Amino acid sequence: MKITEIHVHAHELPVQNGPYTMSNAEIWSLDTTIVRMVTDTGLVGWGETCPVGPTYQPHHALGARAALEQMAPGLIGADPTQILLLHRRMNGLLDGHSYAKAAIDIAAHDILGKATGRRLCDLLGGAATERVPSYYATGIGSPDDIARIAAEKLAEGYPRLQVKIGGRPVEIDIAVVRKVWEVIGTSGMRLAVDGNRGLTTRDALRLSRECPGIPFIMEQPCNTIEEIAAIRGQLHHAVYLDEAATDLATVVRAAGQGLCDGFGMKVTRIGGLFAMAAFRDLCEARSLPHTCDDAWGGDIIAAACTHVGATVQPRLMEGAWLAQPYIRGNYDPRGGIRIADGHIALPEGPGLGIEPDASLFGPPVLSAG
Ligand code: 0XW
Ligand code: MG
Repeated sequence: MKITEIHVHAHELPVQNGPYTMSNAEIWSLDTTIVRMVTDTGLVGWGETCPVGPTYQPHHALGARAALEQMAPGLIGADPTQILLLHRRMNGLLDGHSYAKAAIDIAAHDILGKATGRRLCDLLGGAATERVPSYYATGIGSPDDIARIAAEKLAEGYPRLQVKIGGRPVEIDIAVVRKVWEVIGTSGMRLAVDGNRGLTTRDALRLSRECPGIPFIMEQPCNTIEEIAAIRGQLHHAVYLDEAATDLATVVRAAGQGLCDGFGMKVTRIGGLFAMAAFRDLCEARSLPHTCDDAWGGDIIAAACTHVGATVQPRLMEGAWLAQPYIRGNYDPRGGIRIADGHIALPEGPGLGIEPDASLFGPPVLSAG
């Protein structure tokens, strides 16, 4: 099989009830990049990459499209079902930019699934569950507001909550965590507290010291691995890396040197489903829990996260976060990915298992082939 055409679309995803807030960003609308890959067999695959604004991590929408423009002509003629070789070909065309390569990787997996009649989760090793646990992520808010959201999400059936903190006096963050725990403490709902790189080591230490009896995990409290490593021994809480886990080499270092207790992992950051499966296996080898999610994205990203999430050993699965609660509508009006009772049903069809309505995306912003 050969890739004959690659089309790249830019698509706007407004944030419902926005903005979405993190310690370093306030986001009203997302600029997502969609890849439509056509083959000589007539099979078409869909990919997507959607940085959550330009300050969450170095990824940004225009960067994704520039990288795709650089690579696309050189990918015409490649076999999309030989995904390892496809990655080597992309690496021969452009260094780095894994989050852009991820869109090609996802489209190639979609084609491989459609060509073999298999769901992606089956190609990625097999589904451990048909109902993938999700988690809800709040924005930055007051103790009362975040506690109210916690109660709502607990009632909706989410098994896990991620509370955003940082970018303000740590006393408020401590008050938020305590108030949330008053609501969910006896419920079994798990809690993650995500600083999105925004805390100093001083404030991360204070948060942990002042909440010793609340068993949250601290997700990417500080900017660098070095800052986190410096305070790790003094924390009362497990620490996960998210933004700092930029690639497989870093994951190997962090896991090998015991620099963290788990990861918040993004399919596009690590470079797509091929690398995500390797990441999953490294984590399983060291019993490290992790999420299977992405920074943002519509049904294509949601399906990719759900399929790989289904393959994770259940005791290590921290959940697949989806942007769906913040997005109006679905790319696939019939089989779109949805969260119900805090869980995501695996799509049934081959490949990603969704059929995006191509008319939503308008004319391509660039094409090759
Ligand atoms: C909660 N998320 C998965 C969505 C936002 O993009 C941030 C991210 C995170 O955990 O950092
Ligand atoms: Mg995070």
